[in-house]
Amino acid sequence: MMSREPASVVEAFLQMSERVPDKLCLRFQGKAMSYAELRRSAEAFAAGLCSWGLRRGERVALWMENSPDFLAAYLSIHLVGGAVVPINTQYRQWELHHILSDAAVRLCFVDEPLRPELAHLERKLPGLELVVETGAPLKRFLIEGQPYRGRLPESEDLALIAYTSGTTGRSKGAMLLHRNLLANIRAISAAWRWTADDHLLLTLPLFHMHGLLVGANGTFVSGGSIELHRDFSVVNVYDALLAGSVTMFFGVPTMYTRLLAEAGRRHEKPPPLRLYVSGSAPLSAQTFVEFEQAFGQHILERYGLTETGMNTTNPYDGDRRPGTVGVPFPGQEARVVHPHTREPLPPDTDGEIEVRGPHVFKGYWNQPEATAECFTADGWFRTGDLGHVSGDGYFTITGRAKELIISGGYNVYPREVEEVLQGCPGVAEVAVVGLPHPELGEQVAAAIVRSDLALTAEEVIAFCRNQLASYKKPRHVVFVDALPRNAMGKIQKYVLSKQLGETLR
Ligand code: MLC
Ligand code: AMP
Repeated sequence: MMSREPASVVEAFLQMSERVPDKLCLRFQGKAMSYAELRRSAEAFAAGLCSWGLRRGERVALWMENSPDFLAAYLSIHLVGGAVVPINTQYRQWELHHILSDAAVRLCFVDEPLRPELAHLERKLPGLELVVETGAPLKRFLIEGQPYRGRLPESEDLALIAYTSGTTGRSKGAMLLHRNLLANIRAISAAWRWTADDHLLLTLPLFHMHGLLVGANGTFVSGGSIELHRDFSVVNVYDALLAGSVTMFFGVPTMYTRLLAEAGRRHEKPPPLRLYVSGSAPLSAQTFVEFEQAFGQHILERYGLTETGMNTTNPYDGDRRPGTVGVPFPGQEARVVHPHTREPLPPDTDGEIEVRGPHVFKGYWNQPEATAECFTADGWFRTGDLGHVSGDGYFTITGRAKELIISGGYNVYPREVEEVLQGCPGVAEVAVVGLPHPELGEQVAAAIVRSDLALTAEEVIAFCRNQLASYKKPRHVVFVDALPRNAMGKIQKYVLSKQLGETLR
Protein backbone atom coordinates (compact mmCIF):
# COMPACT_ATOMS: atom_id res chain seq x y z
CA MET A 1 0.00 0.00 0.00
CA MET A 2 2.58 2.57 1.08
CA SER A 3 6.02 2.92 -0.34
CA ARG A 4 6.88 6.60 0.22
CA GLU A 5 9.50 7.60 2.77
CA PRO A 6 7.55 7.74 6.06
CA ALA A 7 6.71 11.22 7.32
CA SER A 8 5.98 10.02 10.83
CA VAL A 9 6.70 7.18 13.21
CA VAL A 10 3.15 5.91 12.81
CA GLU A 11 3.67 5.67 9.06
CA ALA A 12 6.90 3.73 9.62
CA PHE A 13 4.94 1.46 11.97
CA LEU A 14 2.23 0.84 9.35
CA GLN A 15 4.87 -0.05 6.77
CA MET A 16 6.47 -2.42 9.25
CA SER A 17 3.11 -4.05 9.96
CA GLU A 18 2.73 -4.70 6.23
CA ARG A 19 6.24 -5.97 5.79
CA VAL A 20 6.34 -8.26 8.84
CA PRO A 21 2.73 -8.61 10.05
CA ASP A 22 3.34 -11.73 12.10
CA LYS A 23 6.52 -10.60 13.77
CA LEU A 24 6.43 -10.11 17.56
CA CYS A 25 5.96 -6.42 18.41
CA LEU A 26 5.01 -6.46 22.06
CA ARG A 27 4.83 -8.81 25.01
CA PHE A 28 2.92 -7.72 28.10
CA GLN A 29 2.02 -9.84 31.10
CA GLY A 30 2.76 -13.01 29.15
CA LYS A 31 0.58 -12.06 26.17
CA ALA A 32 2.27 -11.57 22.81
CA MET A 33 1.11 -9.14 20.12
CA SER A 34 2.37 -9.15 16.55
CA TYR A 35 2.77 -6.03 14.44
CA ALA A 36 -0.53 -6.82 12.70
CA GLU A 37 -2.32 -7.25 16.03
CA LEU A 38 -1.08 -3.98 17.46
CA ARG A 39 -2.06 -2.30 14.19
CA ARG A 40 -5.58 -3.74 14.39
CA SER A 41 -5.88 -2.48 17.95
CA ALA A 42 -4.66 0.99 16.91
CA GLU A 43 -7.16 0.99 14.05
CA ALA A 44 -9.99 0.14 16.44
CA PHE A 45 -9.02 3.21 18.51
CA ALA A 46 -8.70 5.31 15.34
CA ALA A 47 -12.14 4.29 14.10
CA GLY A 48 -13.55 5.16 17.52
CA LEU A 49 -11.87 8.57 17.45
CA CYS A 50 -13.13 9.35 13.93
CA SER A 51 -16.64 8.25 14.70
CA TRP A 52 -16.64 10.37 17.86
CA GLY A 53 -15.61 13.38 15.77
CA LEU A 54 -11.99 14.10 16.59
CA ARG A 55 -10.63 16.60 14.10
CA ARG A 56 -7.06 16.84 12.84
CA GLY A 57 -4.75 18.79 15.13
CA GLU A 58 -6.96 18.31 18.19
CA ARG A 59 -5.41 17.12 21.45
CA VAL A 60 -6.07 13.80 23.11
CA ALA A 61 -4.63 13.08 26.55
CA LEU A 62 -3.28 9.73 27.66
CA TRP A 63 -3.43 9.36 31.43
CA MET A 64 -2.55 5.71 31.65
CA GLU A 65 0.04 3.32 32.98
CA ASN A 66 2.08 1.17 30.59
CA SER A 67 -0.08 -1.26 28.64
CA PRO A 68 -0.72 -2.34 25.04
CA ASP A 69 -3.76 -0.02 25.11
CA PHE A 70 -1.46 2.92 25.79
CA LEU A 71 0.58 2.14 22.70
CA ALA A 72 -2.46 1.44 20.53
CA ALA A 73 -4.06 4.72 21.64
CA TYR A 74 -0.81 6.61 20.99
CA LEU A 75 -0.52 5.22 17.46
CA SER A 76 -4.21 5.79 16.75
CA ILE A 77 -4.16 9.46 17.71
CA HIS A 78 -1.33 9.95 15.22
CA LEU A 79 -3.13 7.86 12.60
CA VAL A 80 -6.06 10.26 12.62
CA GLY A 81 -3.87 13.38 12.74
CA GLY A 82 -4.41 14.28 16.39
CA ALA A 83 -1.79 15.40 18.91
CA VAL A 84 -0.96 13.28 21.96
CA VAL A 85 -0.75 14.83 25.41
CA PRO A 86 0.85 12.24 27.70
CA ILE A 87 0.25 12.81 31.41
CA ASN A 88 2.17 11.29 34.32
CA THR A 89 -0.15 9.00 36.28
CA GLN A 90 1.13 10.43 39.55
CA TYR A 91 -0.16 13.89 38.69
CA ARG A 92 -2.98 15.26 40.79
CA GLN A 93 -5.44 18.15 40.68
CA TRP A 94 -2.92 20.97 40.25
CA GLU A 95 -1.04 19.48 37.31
CA LEU A 96 -4.07 17.82 35.70
CA HIS A 97 -6.19 20.93 35.65
CA HIS A 98 -3.38 22.97 34.15
CA ILE A 99 -2.44 20.50 31.43
CA LEU A 100 -5.96 19.56 30.36
CA SER A 101 -7.07 23.18 30.18
CA ASP A 102 -3.87 24.65 28.71
CA ALA A 103 -3.71 22.09 25.89
CA ALA A 104 -7.51 22.34 25.38
CA VAL A 105 -7.78 18.57 25.49
CA ARG A 106 -11.12 17.34 24.08
CA LEU A 107 -10.78 13.69 24.97
CA CYS A 108 -8.84 11.81 27.59
CA PHE A 109 -8.13 8.09 27.83
CA VAL A 110 -7.68 7.14 31.46
CA ASP A 111 -6.99 4.03 33.51
CA GLU A 112 -10.09 3.04 35.42
CA PRO A 113 -8.56 3.42 38.93
CA LEU A 114 -7.58 7.02 38.10
CA ARG A 115 -11.07 7.98 36.89
CA PRO A 116 -12.31 9.39 40.25
CA GLU A 117 -9.41 11.86 40.36
CA LEU A 118 -10.64 13.32 37.06
CA ALA A 119 -14.25 13.36 38.15
CA HIS A 120 -13.44 16.17 40.60
CA LEU A 121 -12.12 18.28 37.76
CA GLU A 122 -14.56 17.75 34.96
CA ARG A 123 -16.97 20.54 35.84
CA LYS A 124 -14.02 22.96 35.83
CA LEU A 125 -12.98 21.76 32.38
CA PRO A 126 -15.81 22.43 29.94
CA GLY A 127 -13.48 21.79 26.99
CA LEU A 128 -12.92 18.21 28.08
CA GLU A 129 -15.84 16.61 26.27
CA LEU A 130 -15.16 12.94 26.82
CA VAL A 131 -13.27 10.79 29.28
CA VAL A 132 -12.88 7.15 28.26
CA GLU A 133 -11.81 4.81 30.99
CA THR A 134 -10.28 1.39 30.47
CA GLY A 135 -12.59 -1.59 30.85
CA ALA A 136 -16.17 -1.60 29.57
CA PRO A 137 -16.31 2.08 28.47
CA LEU A 138 -13.17 1.65 26.37
CA LYS A 139 -14.57 -1.53 24.82
CA ARG A 140 -17.70 0.39 23.82
CA PHE A 141 -15.59 3.22 22.36
CA LEU A 142 -13.48 1.01 20.11
CA ILE A 143 -14.74 0.08 16.67
CA GLU A 144 -13.19 -3.19 15.62
CA GLY A 145 -12.58 -4.46 12.13
CA GLN A 146 -12.13 -1.20 10.22
CA PRO A 147 -8.72 -0.80 8.57
CA TYR A 148 -7.71 2.87 8.63
CA ARG A 149 -7.76 4.41 5.18
CA GLY A 150 -7.57 8.12 6.03
CA ARG A 151 -4.86 10.66 5.42
CA LEU A 152 -1.70 10.15 7.45
CA PRO A 153 -0.01 13.04 9.27
CA GLU A 154 2.57 15.13 7.42
CA SER A 155 6.01 15.75 8.82
CA GLU A 156 5.19 19.32 9.86
CA ASP A 157 2.08 18.30 11.81
CA LEU A 158 1.98 18.49 15.57
CA ALA A 159 2.58 15.06 17.10
CA LEU A 160 2.82 15.63 20.79
CA ILE A 161 2.58 18.25 23.52
CA ALA A 162 4.73 17.26 26.48
CA TYR A 163 4.52 19.34 29.62
CA THR A 164 7.82 20.34 31.17
CA SER A 165 9.89 23.15 32.68
CA GLY A 166 7.73 24.74 35.30
CA THR A 167 10.16 27.59 35.88
CA THR A 168 7.20 29.92 36.18
CA GLY A 169 5.30 27.64 38.52
CA ARG A 170 3.18 26.18 35.74
CA SER A 171 4.61 23.75 33.23
CA LYS A 172 4.85 24.63 29.54
CA GLY A 173 3.71 22.42 26.68
CA ALA A 174 6.63 21.50 24.41
CA MET A 175 5.31 21.03 20.85
CA LEU A 176 7.04 18.22 18.99
CA LEU A 177 6.31 17.69 15.32
CA HIS A 178 6.27 14.34 13.55
CA ARG A 179 9.51 15.23 11.80
CA ASN A 180 11.20 15.94 15.16
CA LEU A 181 10.27 12.52 16.51
CA LEU A 182 11.23 10.70 13.33
CA ALA A 183 14.57 12.49 12.89
CA ASN A 184 15.54 11.83 16.49
CA ILE A 185 14.61 8.17 16.52
CA ARG A 186 16.39 7.58 13.21
CA ALA A 187 19.54 9.12 14.70
CA ILE A 188 19.20 7.07 17.90
CA SER A 189 18.57 3.82 16.04
CA ALA A 190 21.60 4.37 13.84
CA ALA A 191 23.86 5.29 16.76
CA TRP A 192 22.76 2.31 18.88
CA ARG A 193 22.59 -0.19 15.97
CA TRP A 194 18.94 -0.91 16.77
CA THR A 195 17.60 -3.71 14.56
CA ALA A 196 14.60 -5.96 14.06
CA ASP A 197 16.37 -8.58 16.19
CA ASP A 198 16.24 -6.39 19.28
CA HIS A 199 13.94 -7.20 22.18
CA LEU A 200 13.80 -4.23 24.55
CA LEU A 201 12.93 -4.59 28.22
CA LEU A 202 10.87 -1.46 28.82
CA THR A 203 9.80 -0.59 32.34
CA LEU A 204 10.09 3.18 32.00
CA PRO A 205 6.77 5.00 32.01
CA LEU A 206 5.38 5.54 28.52
CA PHE A 207 4.03 8.95 29.52
CA HIS A 208 7.55 10.44 29.41
CA MET A 209 10.02 10.91 26.58
CA HIS A 210 12.47 8.23 27.57
CA GLY A 211 9.91 5.43 27.49
CA LEU A 212 7.73 6.64 24.62
CA LEU A 213 9.89 8.52 22.16
CA VAL A 214 12.97 6.36 22.62
CA GLY A 215 11.73 2.94 23.74
CA ALA A 216 8.47 2.64 21.80
CA ASN A 217 9.31 4.76 18.75
CA GLY A 218 12.67 3.03 18.34
CA THR A 219 10.99 -0.35 18.34
CA PHE A 220 8.36 0.71 15.79
CA VAL A 221 10.86 2.11 13.29
CA SER A 222 13.39 -0.71 13.64
CA GLY A 223 10.88 -3.57 13.59
CA GLY A 224 12.11 -4.90 16.94
CA SER A 225 9.97 -5.85 19.92
CA ILE A 226 9.25 -4.76 23.47
CA GLU A 227 8.97 -6.73 26.69
CA LEU A 228 6.70 -4.18 28.34
CA HIS A 229 6.29 -4.03 32.11
CA ARG A 230 3.63 -1.99 33.82
CA ASP A 231 6.29 -0.38 35.99
CA PHE A 232 9.78 -0.96 37.33
CA SER A 233 10.00 -3.72 39.90
CA VAL A 234 13.62 -4.68 40.45
CA VAL A 235 12.74 -8.33 41.12
CA ASN A 236 10.74 -8.64 37.90
CA VAL A 237 13.40 -6.85 35.89
CA TYR A 238 16.16 -9.06 37.23
CA ASP A 239 14.08 -12.15 36.43
CA ALA A 240 13.40 -10.87 32.91
CA LEU A 241 17.12 -10.25 32.41
CA LEU A 242 17.89 -13.77 33.63
CA ALA A 243 15.34 -15.25 31.22
CA GLY A 244 17.71 -14.34 28.42
CA SER A 245 15.52 -13.15 25.53
CA VAL A 246 16.08 -9.43 26.10
CA THR A 247 18.78 -7.61 24.11
CA MET A 248 18.45 -4.07 25.51
CA PHE A 249 17.43 -2.32 28.73
CA PHE A 250 16.83 1.42 29.11
CA GLY A 251 16.68 2.99 32.56
CA VAL A 252 17.26 5.97 34.80
CA PRO A 253 20.22 5.85 37.22
CA THR A 254 17.98 4.92 40.19
CA MET A 255 17.02 1.73 38.35
CA TYR A 256 20.70 0.82 37.93
CA THR A 257 21.38 1.46 41.62
CA ARG A 258 18.51 -0.88 42.46
CA LEU A 259 19.70 -3.51 39.97
CA LEU A 260 23.11 -3.46 41.63
CA ALA A 261 21.57 -4.02 45.04
CA GLU A 262 19.46 -6.85 43.60
CA ALA A 263 22.53 -8.48 42.06
CA GLY A 264 23.99 -8.56 45.57
CA ARG A 265 20.97 -10.58 46.75
CA ARG A 266 21.02 -13.10 43.87
CA HIS A 267 23.27 -15.99 43.04
CA GLU A 268 22.78 -15.89 39.30
CA LYS A 269 24.09 -13.21 36.96
CA PRO A 270 22.09 -12.28 33.84
CA PRO A 271 23.62 -13.11 30.46
CA PRO A 272 25.15 -10.10 28.71
CA LEU A 273 22.80 -7.76 26.84
CA ARG A 274 23.66 -6.01 23.62
CA LEU A 275 23.00 -2.65 25.25
CA TYR A 276 22.25 -1.05 28.63
CA VAL A 277 21.33 2.63 28.34
CA SER A 278 21.02 5.20 31.13
CA GLY A 279 19.65 8.72 30.92
CA SER A 280 17.27 11.39 32.23
CA ALA A 281 19.56 12.10 35.19
CA PRO A 282 23.30 11.92 35.85
CA LEU A 283 24.72 8.41 36.18
CA SER A 284 27.50 8.50 38.74
CA ALA A 285 30.90 7.19 37.71
CA GLN A 286 30.66 4.92 40.76
CA THR A 287 27.48 3.25 39.49
CA PHE A 288 29.06 2.86 36.04
CA VAL A 289 32.09 1.11 37.55
CA GLU A 290 30.09 -1.04 40.00
CA PHE A 291 27.79 -2.12 37.19
CA GLU A 292 30.76 -3.14 35.12
CA GLN A 293 32.06 -5.19 38.05
CA ALA A 294 28.73 -6.85 38.82
CA PHE A 295 27.27 -7.30 35.31
CA GLY A 296 30.42 -7.12 33.20
CA GLN A 297 28.95 -4.38 31.00
CA HIS A 298 29.51 -0.72 30.25
CA ILE A 299 26.30 1.26 30.56
CA LEU A 300 25.86 3.67 27.65
CA GLU A 301 24.90 7.09 29.03
CA ARG A 302 23.01 9.56 26.89
CA TYR A 303 21.54 13.01 27.48
CA GLY A 304 18.14 14.32 26.47
CA LEU A 305 15.41 16.83 27.13
CA THR A 306 11.69 16.88 26.52
CA GLU A 307 12.05 19.78 24.09
CA THR A 308 14.67 18.05 21.99
CA GLY A 309 14.51 14.33 22.52
CA MET A 310 17.96 12.82 22.75
CA ASN A 311 20.95 15.09 22.18
CA THR A 312 24.18 13.27 22.93
CA THR A 313 25.28 9.70 23.44
CA ASN A 314 28.32 7.76 24.44
CA PRO A 315 29.49 5.69 21.49
CA TYR A 316 28.16 2.22 20.74
CA ASP A 317 31.61 1.15 19.63
CA GLY A 318 34.47 2.83 21.40
CA ASP A 319 35.05 4.56 24.64
CA ARG A 320 32.03 4.95 26.96
CA ARG A 321 33.39 7.48 29.42
CA PRO A 322 31.84 7.47 32.88
CA GLY A 323 30.66 10.90 33.99
CA THR A 324 30.21 12.09 30.40
CA VAL A 325 27.15 12.08 28.15
CA GLY A 326 29.15 11.49 24.97
CA VAL A 327 28.91 13.18 21.60
CA PRO A 328 25.98 14.55 19.54
CA PHE A 329 23.81 11.98 17.75
CA PRO A 330 24.41 11.83 13.99
CA GLY A 331 22.94 14.81 12.15
CA GLN A 332 22.60 16.87 15.34
CA GLU A 333 24.81 19.56 16.87
CA ALA A 334 25.75 20.59 20.39
CA ARG A 335 28.06 23.29 21.73
CA VAL A 336 29.00 25.09 24.93
CA VAL A 337 28.55 28.86 25.13
CA HIS A 338 29.23 31.58 27.66
CA PRO A 339 26.00 31.95 29.67
CA HIS A 340 25.96 35.75 29.26
CA THR A 341 27.79 36.64 26.03
CA ARG A 342 26.47 33.45 24.32
CA GLU A 343 29.83 33.11 22.54
CA PRO A 344 31.06 29.54 21.92
CA LEU A 345 33.68 28.50 24.46
CA PRO A 346 36.92 26.56 23.94
CA PRO A 347 37.15 22.91 25.06
CA ASP A 348 37.13 22.09 28.77
CA THR A 349 35.55 25.44 29.70
CA ASP A 350 32.26 25.39 31.57
CA GLY A 351 29.29 27.17 30.07
CA GLU A 352 25.71 26.49 28.94
CA ILE A 353 24.98 23.67 26.51
CA GLU A 354 23.06 24.57 23.34
CA VAL A 355 21.77 22.12 20.76
CA ARG A 356 20.54 22.40 17.18
CA GLY A 357 19.14 20.03 14.60
CA PRO A 358 16.02 18.39 13.15
CA HIS A 359 15.13 16.88 16.53
CA VAL A 360 14.60 20.22 18.25
CA PHE A 361 10.96 21.10 19.01
CA LYS A 362 8.89 23.83 17.41
CA GLY A 363 8.24 25.84 20.55
CA TYR A 364 6.00 26.07 23.60
CA TRP A 365 2.27 25.76 23.10
CA ASN A 366 0.66 29.22 23.24
CA GLN A 367 3.84 30.75 24.65
CA PRO A 368 5.57 32.78 21.93
CA GLU A 369 7.67 34.73 24.43
CA ALA A 370 9.02 31.65 26.19
CA THR A 371 9.69 30.13 22.76
CA ALA A 372 11.60 33.20 21.58
CA GLU A 373 13.66 33.21 24.78
CA CYS A 374 14.83 29.63 24.43
CA PHE A 375 16.14 29.95 20.86
CA THR A 376 19.05 32.02 19.52
CA ALA A 377 18.65 33.87 16.22
CA ASP A 378 20.44 31.08 14.38
CA GLY A 379 18.32 28.29 15.81
CA TRP A 380 20.30 26.99 18.78
CA PHE A 381 18.16 25.80 21.70
CA ARG A 382 19.32 26.84 25.16
CA THR A 383 19.13 23.74 27.29
CA GLY A 384 19.65 25.38 30.68
CA ASP A 385 22.22 22.67 31.40
CA LEU A 386 25.78 23.64 32.29
CA GLY A 387 28.84 21.73 31.23
CA HIS A 388 31.86 21.50 28.99
CA VAL A 389 33.11 19.58 26.00
CA SER A 390 36.47 17.82 25.78
CA GLY A 391 38.95 18.38 22.95
CA ASP A 392 37.71 15.15 21.32
CA GLY A 393 34.05 16.11 21.54
CA TYR A 394 32.67 14.41 24.68
CA PHE A 395 30.17 16.49 26.65
CA THR A 396 30.02 16.53 30.44
CA ILE A 397 27.10 18.02 32.37
CA THR A 398 28.28 19.76 35.51
CA GLY A 399 25.18 21.61 36.70
CA ARG A 400 22.04 23.44 35.71
CA ALA A 401 21.34 27.09 35.00
CA LYS A 402 17.64 26.31 35.46
CA GLU A 403 16.19 25.56 38.85
CA LEU A 404 15.40 21.89 38.58
CA ILE A 405 15.51 18.94 40.93
CA ILE A 406 15.86 15.51 39.30
CA SER A 407 14.66 12.81 41.66
CA GLY A 408 14.82 9.25 40.39
CA GLY A 409 14.68 10.56 36.81
CA TYR A 410 11.55 12.62 37.47
CA ASN A 411 11.77 16.40 37.23
CA VAL A 412 10.58 18.60 40.04
CA TYR A 413 10.51 22.34 39.54
CA PRO A 414 10.88 24.07 42.91
CA ARG A 415 8.60 26.95 41.84
CA GLU A 416 5.68 24.61 41.33
CA VAL A 417 6.04 23.02 44.77
CA GLU A 418 6.53 26.45 46.34
CA GLU A 419 3.33 27.77 44.75
CA VAL A 420 1.33 24.85 46.05
CA LEU A 421 2.84 25.03 49.54
CA GLN A 422 2.23 28.76 49.67
CA GLY A 423 -1.47 27.83 49.73
CA CYS A 424 -1.06 25.46 52.69
CA PRO A 425 -2.76 26.86 55.82
CA GLY A 426 -0.11 27.81 58.40
CA VAL A 427 2.63 28.50 55.83
CA ALA A 428 3.86 32.09 55.71
CA GLU A 429 6.86 31.62 53.41
CA VAL A 430 8.42 28.67 51.68
CA ALA A 431 11.47 27.83 49.60
CA VAL A 432 12.18 24.47 47.96
CA VAL A 433 15.61 23.11 47.06
CA GLY A 434 17.15 19.81 45.99
CA LEU A 435 19.44 17.90 48.33
CA PRO A 436 21.55 14.86 47.50
CA HIS A 437 19.93 11.45 47.96
CA PRO A 438 21.88 8.18 47.70
CA GLU A 439 19.34 6.35 45.55
CA LEU A 440 17.24 9.05 43.90
CA GLY A 441 20.18 11.32 43.08
CA GLU A 442 18.36 14.33 44.47
CA GLN A 443 15.44 14.75 46.84
CA VAL A 444 12.97 17.56 47.43
CA ALA A 445 13.45 19.60 50.62
CA ALA A 446 11.36 22.53 51.85
CA ALA A 447 12.21 25.32 54.29
CA ILE A 448 9.09 26.87 55.76
CA VAL A 449 8.39 29.94 57.87
CA ARG A 450 5.17 29.20 59.74
CA SER A 451 2.30 31.57 60.45
CA ASP A 452 0.79 28.82 62.62
CA LEU A 453 3.36 27.23 64.90
CA ALA A 454 1.17 24.13 65.31
CA LEU A 455 1.74 23.17 61.64
CA THR A 456 3.65 19.87 61.35
CA ALA A 457 5.87 18.44 58.63
CA GLU A 458 3.38 15.61 58.11
CA GLU A 459 0.59 18.12 57.41
CA VAL A 460 2.77 19.95 54.91
CA ILE A 461 3.58 16.71 53.09
CA ALA A 462 -0.06 15.56 53.11
CA PHE A 463 -1.19 18.92 51.71
CA CYS A 464 1.33 18.65 48.90
CA ARG A 465 0.35 15.07 48.06
CA ASN A 466 -3.28 16.03 47.60
CA GLN A 467 -2.42 18.63 45.01
CA LEU A 468 0.68 17.36 43.26
CA ALA A 469 2.33 14.15 42.09
CA SER A 470 3.51 12.29 45.14
CA TYR A 471 7.16 12.27 44.01
CA LYS A 472 7.16 16.10 44.22
CA LYS A 473 6.30 16.15 47.93
CA PRO A 474 9.15 17.27 50.17
CA ARG A 475 10.91 14.32 51.78
CA HIS A 476 12.49 16.74 54.16
CA VAL A 477 10.65 19.69 55.80
CA VAL A 478 12.50 22.15 58.02
CA PHE A 479 10.81 24.99 59.88
CA VAL A 480 12.93 28.13 60.03
CA ASP A 481 12.48 31.61 61.53
CA ALA A 482 13.42 33.35 58.28
CA LEU A 483 14.61 32.44 54.79
CA PRO A 484 18.12 33.60 53.87
CA ARG A 485 17.84 36.60 51.53
CA ASN A 486 20.33 38.86 49.78
CA ALA A 487 20.31 42.67 49.92
CA MET A 488 17.70 42.73 47.13
CA GLY A 489 15.41 40.49 49.18
CA LYS A 490 15.93 37.50 46.85
CA ILE A 491 16.05 34.09 48.53
CA GLN A 492 19.59 32.68 48.49
CA LYS A 493 18.91 29.12 47.50
CA TYR A 494 22.54 28.02 47.66
CA VAL A 495 22.74 29.19 51.30
CA LEU A 496 19.50 27.41 52.05
CA SER A 497 20.70 24.18 50.40
CA LYS A 498 23.77 24.27 52.62
CA GLN A 499 21.70 24.93 55.76
CA LEU A 500 19.18 22.19 54.99
CA GLY A 501 21.96 19.80 54.01
CA GLU A 502 23.48 20.29 57.46
CA THR A 503 20.19 19.50 59.19
CA LEU A 504 20.09 16.20 57.28
CA ARG A 505 23.48 14.99 58.52
C1 MLC B 1 8.34 7.29 43.02
N1 MLC B 1 8.43 8.00 44.17
C2 MLC B 1 9.40 8.89 44.04
C3 MLC B 1 9.92 8.68 42.75
N2 MLC B 1 9.25 7.69 42.14
N3 MLC B 1 9.86 9.83 44.86
C4 MLC B 1 10.85 10.59 44.43
N4 MLC B 1 11.41 10.46 43.20
C5 MLC B 1 10.95 9.52 42.34
N5 MLC B 1 11.47 9.39 41.12
C6 MLC B 1 7.62 7.88 45.38
C7 MLC B 1 6.15 7.78 45.09
O1 MLC B 1 5.60 9.05 45.04
C8 MLC B 1 5.67 6.98 46.27
O2 MLC B 1 5.53 7.82 47.39
C9 MLC B 1 6.81 6.05 46.53
O3 MLC B 1 7.98 6.67 46.00
C10 MLC B 1 6.65 4.69 45.90
O4 MLC B 1 6.18 4.85 44.56
P1 MLC B 1 6.48 3.77 43.44
O5 MLC B 1 5.68 4.10 42.23
O6 MLC B 1 6.38 2.41 44.03
O7 MLC B 1 7.97 4.14 43.11
P2 MLC B 1 9.03 3.29 42.39
O8 MLC B 1 8.43 2.20 41.59
O9 MLC B 1 10.05 2.91 43.39
O10 MLC B 1 9.64 4.37 41.36
C11 MLC B 1 10.96 4.68 41.25
C12 MLC B 1 11.32 4.76 39.78
C13 MLC B 1 10.39 5.78 39.11
C14 MLC B 1 12.78 5.16 39.67
C15 MLC B 1 11.15 3.38 39.11
O11 MLC B 1 10.54 7.03 39.73
C16 MLC B 1 10.61 5.93 37.64
O12 MLC B 1 10.08 5.16 36.83
N6 MLC B 1 11.40 6.92 37.20
C17 MLC B 1 11.67 7.13 35.77
C18 MLC B 1 11.13 8.44 35.34
C19 MLC B 1 11.35 8.70 33.86
O13 MLC B 1 10.96 7.95 32.97
N7 MLC B 1 11.98 9.81 33.56
C20 MLC B 1 12.25 10.22 32.18
C21 MLC B 1 11.69 11.60 31.94
S1 MLC B 1 12.11 12.11 30.28
P3 MLC B 1 4.28 7.68 48.39
O14 MLC B 1 4.61 8.66 49.46
O15 MLC B 1 3.10 8.04 47.57
O16 MLC B 1 4.29 6.26 48.83
C22 MLC B 1 13.50 13.07 30.46
C23 MLC B 1 14.30 13.32 29.24
C24 MLC B 1 15.40 12.34 29.16
O17 MLC B 1 13.88 13.37 31.52
O18 MLC B 1 16.57 12.70 29.01
O19 MLC B 1 15.07 11.17 29.24
P1 AMP C 1 13.04 17.00 31.05
O1 AMP C 1 12.71 18.39 31.34
O2 AMP C 1 12.18 16.03 31.75
O3 AMP C 1 13.12 16.76 29.63
O4 AMP C 1 14.49 16.74 31.65
C1 AMP C 1 15.62 17.09 30.95
C2 AMP C 1 16.76 17.34 31.88
O5 AMP C 1 17.21 16.09 32.42
C3 AMP C 1 17.96 17.89 31.16
O6 AMP C 1 17.85 19.29 30.95
C4 AMP C 1 19.08 17.52 32.08
O7 AMP C 1 19.18 18.46 33.13
C5 AMP C 1 18.60 16.19 32.65
N1 AMP C 1 19.28 15.04 32.03
C6 AMP C 1 18.85 14.21 31.07
N2 AMP C 1 19.76 13.26 30.79
C7 AMP C 1 20.82 13.50 31.60
C8 AMP C 1 22.08 12.88 31.81
N3 AMP C 1 22.45 11.79 31.16
N4 AMP C 1 22.92 13.43 32.72
C9 AMP C 1 22.57 14.54 33.41
N5 AMP C 1 21.38 15.16 33.28
C10 AMP C 1 20.52 14.65 32.38
